[in-house]
Amino acid sequence: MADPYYITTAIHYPNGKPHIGHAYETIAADVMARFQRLQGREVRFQTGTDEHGLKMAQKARDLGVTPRELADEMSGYFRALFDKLDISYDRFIRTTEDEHHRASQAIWQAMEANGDLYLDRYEGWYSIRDEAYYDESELTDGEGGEKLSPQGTPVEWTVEESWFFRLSKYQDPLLALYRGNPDFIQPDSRRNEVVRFVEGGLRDLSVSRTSFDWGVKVPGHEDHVMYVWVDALTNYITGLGYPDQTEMMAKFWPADLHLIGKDIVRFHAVYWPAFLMSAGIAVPKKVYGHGFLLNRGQKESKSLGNVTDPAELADRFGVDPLRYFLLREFSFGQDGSYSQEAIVNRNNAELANSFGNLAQRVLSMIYKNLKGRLERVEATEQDINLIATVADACRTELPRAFEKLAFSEGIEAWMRAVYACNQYVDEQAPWALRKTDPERMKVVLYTLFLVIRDLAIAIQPVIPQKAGALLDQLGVTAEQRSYADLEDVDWYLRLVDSGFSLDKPEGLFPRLELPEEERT
Ligand code: ME8
Repeated sequence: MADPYYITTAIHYPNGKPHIGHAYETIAADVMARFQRLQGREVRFQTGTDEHGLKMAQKARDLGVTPRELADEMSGYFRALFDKLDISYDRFIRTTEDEHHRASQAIWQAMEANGDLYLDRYEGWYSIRDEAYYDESELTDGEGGEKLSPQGTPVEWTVEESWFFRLSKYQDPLLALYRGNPDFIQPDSRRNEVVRFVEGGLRDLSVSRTSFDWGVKVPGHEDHVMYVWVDALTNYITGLGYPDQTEMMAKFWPADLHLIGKDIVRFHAVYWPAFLMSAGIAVPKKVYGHGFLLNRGQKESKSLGNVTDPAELADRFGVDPLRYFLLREFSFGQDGSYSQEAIVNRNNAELANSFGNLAQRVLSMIYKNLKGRLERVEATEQDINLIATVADACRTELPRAFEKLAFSEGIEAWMRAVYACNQYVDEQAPWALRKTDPERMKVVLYTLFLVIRDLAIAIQPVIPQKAGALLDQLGVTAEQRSYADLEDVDWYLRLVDSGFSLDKPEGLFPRLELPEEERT
């Protein structure tokens, strides 16, 4: 049976419409999910919306609607965006679902039964925007002298009766977890930050609120709602059927990867494993904190007027060019800056002029000069060299990089193989061979047909629609598109024997133009 693989994104706050950061994270998780499926693994992929908490309650009040109405409306935009972006999620979870309340109360009771929850009074600096308390020492002064959290959000002195979680008890177990599993937090820079934070000493965590009621009720103490992060993190097991001992729990837990942004690593790498240890549940295998996406170097915000609707970007430039750009342009662990111009340039240079042009030129020549028919031929050393170069990129370099979430590195290796193909086309000049040596022309074109199939299979996770359409043109059936099929060197002979002939090829990778108003 295939090795199971469970991947999750953060669940997104639906206190507004989705922004480009939400699209970025979810596309990256989708690429990983598709990549693992193509490796033959049985994948479960969960995403969704995080609908409780003060931030939701306040936003709803500002808009004059109930939090439930706000969540219903906004969550719909997230789901519609992810469908548009071809996100192959298996479960879109909403934390307002009944079964999620049940799971959150169950994990609470398990932590309580373990003696890790107690009632006390809480006073401290609280950021509504981050839904988190901060230490005095972590705060900075804003321009007007107001206190700001490390994320730059305003904090207020808050006093309330609260349940506490004995986080301090988990300091050593957490440090042992990080020591024993050096890959638990990635990239390394984030791991070092977390280790330093935990080594600095952990204070017990306030985990309930009485000042508002938009949340999961604390079992037996209905005047308290759970701190939103307790219920939010629990979504990862709700989606597998917890607290029931389901087959899905047995198969997919612990999760292979929680893919999240760098700002919420502490919640996933400190609080979450501590809650799980307390409740007697296995901890996830890996937490990866990716970088932030900036708009021409700036954080998007309503006040700067630079908020981009990712659905509009997808409509304007196409889903696959957008997906390709986001994973190709910057190193996944680091921040990156994007602009519409950069999307257009990347698409035109690589997908249109290099890969698309290669495929279109070669398939057109086979169609026109050889009536679309394929034959067995004897490859020479230079042909075999090209086949080996492409095979190395597609079977080894790209998968090795993707496995460690180094997407841009993997795509770069793939692109180098595309360049090698274009160089081979230029050197062999099949259009000239047509008159001088038609037999050699066949060998050249069929060699290229072979390698284009490898390139299309390998890049499917990133540009699933376009790669799929190209594989359709090449006569590669849906059952022959996995990474294991890259090792199947006889496929071409079988295709020849089946009498396949190529239809008139359609260009799949158009050049894009920058809209008028974006040109400078
Ligand atoms: O943090 N670039 O929700 P959220 C890249 N509900 N990623 C970004 C980004 C940007 N500009 N802005 C945000 C929450 N993100 C919680 C999570 S999980 C149990 C609860 C990422 O809607 C952010 O880092 O603010 C997070 O991983 C995700 O988008 C959702 O952010």
